[in-house]
Amino acid sequence: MGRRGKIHYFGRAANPPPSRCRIPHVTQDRRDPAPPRPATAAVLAALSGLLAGCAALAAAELAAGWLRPKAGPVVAVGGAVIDRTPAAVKDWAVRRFGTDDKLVLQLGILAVLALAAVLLGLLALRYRRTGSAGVLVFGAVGALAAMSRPDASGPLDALPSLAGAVAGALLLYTLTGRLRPAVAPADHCDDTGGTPGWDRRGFVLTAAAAATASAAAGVLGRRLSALHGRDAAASRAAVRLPAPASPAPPVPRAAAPRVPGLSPFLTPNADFYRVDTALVVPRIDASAWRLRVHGKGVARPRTLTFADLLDRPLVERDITLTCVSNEVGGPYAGNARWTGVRLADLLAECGVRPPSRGGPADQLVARSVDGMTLGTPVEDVMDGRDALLAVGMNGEPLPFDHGFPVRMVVPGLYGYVSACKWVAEIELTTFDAYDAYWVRRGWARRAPVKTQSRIDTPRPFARPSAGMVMVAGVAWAQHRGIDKVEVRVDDGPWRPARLAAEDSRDTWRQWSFPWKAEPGTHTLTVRATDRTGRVQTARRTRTVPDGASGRHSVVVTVE
Ligand SMILES: Nc1nc2c(c(=O)[nH]1)N[C@H]1C(S)=C(S)[C@@H](COP(=O)(O)O)O[C@H]1N2
Ligand SMILES: [Mo]
Repeated sequence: MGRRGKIHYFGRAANPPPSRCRIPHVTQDRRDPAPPRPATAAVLAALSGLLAGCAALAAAELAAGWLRPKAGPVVAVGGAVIDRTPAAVKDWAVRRFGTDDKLVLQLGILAVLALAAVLLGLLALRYRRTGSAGVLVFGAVGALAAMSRPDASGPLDALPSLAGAVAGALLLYTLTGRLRPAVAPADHCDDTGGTPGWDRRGFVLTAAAAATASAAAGVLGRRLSALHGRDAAASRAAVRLPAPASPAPPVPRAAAPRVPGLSPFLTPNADFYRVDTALVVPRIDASAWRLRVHGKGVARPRTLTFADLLDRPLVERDITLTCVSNEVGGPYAGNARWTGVRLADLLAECGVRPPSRGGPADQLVARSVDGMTLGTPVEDVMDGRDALLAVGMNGEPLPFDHGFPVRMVVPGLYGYVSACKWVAEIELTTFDAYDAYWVRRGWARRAPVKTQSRIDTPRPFARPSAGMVMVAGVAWAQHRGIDKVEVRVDDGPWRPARLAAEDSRDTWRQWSFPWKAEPGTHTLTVRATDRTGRVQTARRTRTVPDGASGRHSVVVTVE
């Protein structure tokens, strides 16, 4: 679009007289008499860059909202960054930011983009084409990231980033054009009456229009994105879980003593920790969901629907899930009542035999709809424990965050080697032949849960009054069971805590310890002993590669 068109667009002036000059005609009156001072020009150029960046993101958001929310540039680049993050950095991010790590990542990407936008704006002030073309480079990066996601749906995924980049580049080109002298001295053309001034009014109007349009596009894009999950939400609302053929007995009252500050025995879904790489939580329509079971030694491969699963006898089990990224004393442990299908039965029907009975596959690789892969020992899944394809969590269909419609849960193994959410495929293979997602990033191939215990109350640096203080917490060694918990005050002797009743050996066990607290600063330390007789080690290790070890301590000051 030439400058003439724009003049018309803003209703400024009648068509100027035709000019034989290449350079678009600009009438004297709509130009500021003087060019902006260099500092002002730089600020306006930086602003142009930022506006172009916003326009690019908004246009991309709009296109993504319409086509595919996950193909948006920030989500795509974020996903690519997550996949390329080494274990140590991921570990640091989880430690530093907890489950806000995804938010921090996206804010980081936006900060980098904002900086780049400012620089491109400044570049475009001098080199208008080059600066504007720079926006296209960022679009290309977004497009490549979107297309290279494991769950990319095809070349269409590049569209949001490309559309955004074109919008941003055009806007930057236009805005910086308004900042320049009407006629550059070198190609001065006599009959245009060109001046060295700048188009202040045009700049302001264009900038305001662009900002408004960007905001509108951004909001509309978000709205459209939300619509994509509608079918999934409806399908989840329609799920009626059949009564389990093998219900879990009620949690024994004595398994859940009432101690203020102690974690509830069953973790409510809303409070259950969430750890995954999904920047956009997959929302799957259960009626469209399929699970494919195939691979090495699968004599009868099968594809199951959600209805097929619900037709099978369901079992209900209490199982504590823990994350390998959990620091000693950390929050990434939760206990839920899961409903599901026994995975071992299904595998047996497909003709799978565990290695101990001559089966050729020792690794079960579960693949999720978003391309995550988790590798589980076939032996563990088929050794009689309640390894589940879970469809229910605490009496309701799985929440989207926790894997709707179907996820795996295997007692005794960390989540990253067992608990695939949004599972779509189960492939039997060997550990020699295939490394799953986290293994490729430095985590161990096999990762049974380490025996651990945690003090929930008192909180670190609490200031209880002298006298009776109830110390309490949880201890876990899923599938082995907890036999003893002991507490030590400062360097005193280990003294046994009161163990609450055991629900099942696949769940954590609560404990409490009435402490006659004396004034001063004290360190409380806890250790558990599992049913194999192993005492929780004092040796501190990091979470990488197979889970943190060491003992949890809390320092309190008794007043
Ligand atoms: N698809 C998918 N499944 C996944 C993950 C993931 O990133 N993607 N993370 C795993 C990890 S590391 C853990 S600890 C558990 C956490 O399950 P939750 O979020 O329901 O607590 O899910 C596992 N399943
Ligand atoms: Mo995890």
